Amino acid sequence: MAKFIFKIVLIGDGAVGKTSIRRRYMGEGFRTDFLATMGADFAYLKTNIDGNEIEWQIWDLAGQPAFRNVMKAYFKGTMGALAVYDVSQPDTLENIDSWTQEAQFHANTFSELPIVIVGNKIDLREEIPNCTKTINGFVKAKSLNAEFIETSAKTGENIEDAFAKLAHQIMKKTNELI
Ligand code: G3D
Ligand code: MG
Repeated sequence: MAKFIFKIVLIGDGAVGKTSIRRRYMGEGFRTDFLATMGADFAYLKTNIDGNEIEWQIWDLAGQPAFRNVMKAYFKGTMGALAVYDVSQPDTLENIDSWTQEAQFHANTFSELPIVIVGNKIDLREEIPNCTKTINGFVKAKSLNAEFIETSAKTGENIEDAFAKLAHQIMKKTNELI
């Protein structure tokens, strides 16, 4: 069994569900530290994906960081990102471009950072008429050479798969570099 440590970041606009996704994935038995200087939560969790032991170190920004040096510290050494938008708020999908650019710019681990674009809150599709279509998320992901998945942190749908997709992408990238 191989062991990996994956430092990843959650990016995306406020209120899209980043913290909810992390909490849903981690369950109750996780540890977090709030790093006030960065306005970020640091959490870690050991999981098993395809027979590999993966220790996730997940960084979750509390708000919009005011200073670029804070962003730099936040992204330092990151190996991948979940770039989250809210399917019921189409603007948040548009902002995925600038979030992924920011992550690519600050993270210097890989030439191209593994990114999974996550369209969250799909449970709202029934009740909210102007939700973004799945195809729009696919097109955005394709244009950024990222993977794509839709989730609900509320029902738990596809939450595990979102992290598994990112793990696979990071492992693939790591193998290419060895
Ligand atoms: P953020 O960390 O990206 O800022 P949060 O977002 O995880 O704090 O979530 C913001 C709000 O969206 C929360 O509502 C949360 O419960 C809700 N939310 C997160 N994910 C989902 C989802 O998949 N479906 C639905 N319906 N709501 C979701 P409150 O009311 O607590 O502010
Ligand atoms: Mg949050």
